[in-house]
Amino acid sequence: MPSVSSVTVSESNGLTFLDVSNAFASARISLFGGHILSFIPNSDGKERLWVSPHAYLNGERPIRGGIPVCWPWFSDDHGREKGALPAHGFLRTQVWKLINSAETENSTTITLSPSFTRAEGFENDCSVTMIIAVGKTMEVSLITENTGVAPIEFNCALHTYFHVDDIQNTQINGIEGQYKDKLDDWGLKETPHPYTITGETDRIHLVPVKTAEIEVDGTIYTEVISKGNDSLVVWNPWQSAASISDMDPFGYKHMLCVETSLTQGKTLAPGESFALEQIIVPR
Ligand code: TA6
Repeated sequence: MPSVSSVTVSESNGLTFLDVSNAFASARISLFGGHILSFIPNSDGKERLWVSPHAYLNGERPIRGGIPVCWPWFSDDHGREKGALPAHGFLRTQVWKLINSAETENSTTITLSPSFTRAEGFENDCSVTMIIAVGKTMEVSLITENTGVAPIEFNCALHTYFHVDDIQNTQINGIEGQYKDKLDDWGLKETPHPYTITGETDRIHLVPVKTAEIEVDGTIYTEVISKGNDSLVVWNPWQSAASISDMDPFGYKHMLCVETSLTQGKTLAPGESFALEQIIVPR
């Protein structure tokens, strides 16, 4: 159980939540999925993450919103038929363990690990650790270690749903180069400038953006810093949200996924570790 006063535990519908409250921010983490649900900096009291009002918070389905952990594959890129294995891998649908909690002068740090890292479609020996630092910023580090005797290849992503007041007054700054358009047979296209969202958007940007800014109504609202990524995914379902059962038809207006990701295949030698990091910086 947590060993620091800034972390409390609560249970609801069979799920366990860790609530962090310190001098800098508050946050909520579900042990189901190792899933960060909320990050509210004390500086402005504005929630930076979006969770669907229809999200399943009972362990039946991956939680729609917050920061889903995608591992050891992204989307349906598991080498089988679509639907044969769970989209975005099998970490976001299992209960994680609290490994450690600690406080520094600048943050509260939570360390979690999943219950298992081997499942159909990924029969390798790995350890996964996620370190979450809640302070003036939220730092999320997903660390994969190859504990086996053979090289492994994997992908992963921090599939963050950011809250925006109005998607139609939102733009993303800092993304350059080409992207693969999932909505157009993965065709290669150039990043638009200004980068606004005017319809269903589902893109894997191939330039590993290190700093992206979410600008709402002309004001930089949140900065997204990525480390270790080989790509950045941008998704908004727009009106196709109506066909997503755990999303309300107009939920798309208040969310924007900017996902720090490995989607091009990462190989780890035996004993090698790799960290994918996303830092959410309120502006
Ligand atoms: O990250 C974008 C994406 O791959 C979209 O294609 C969409 O499927 C989204 O993830 C949500 O996936 P989920 O399995 O959580 O419904």
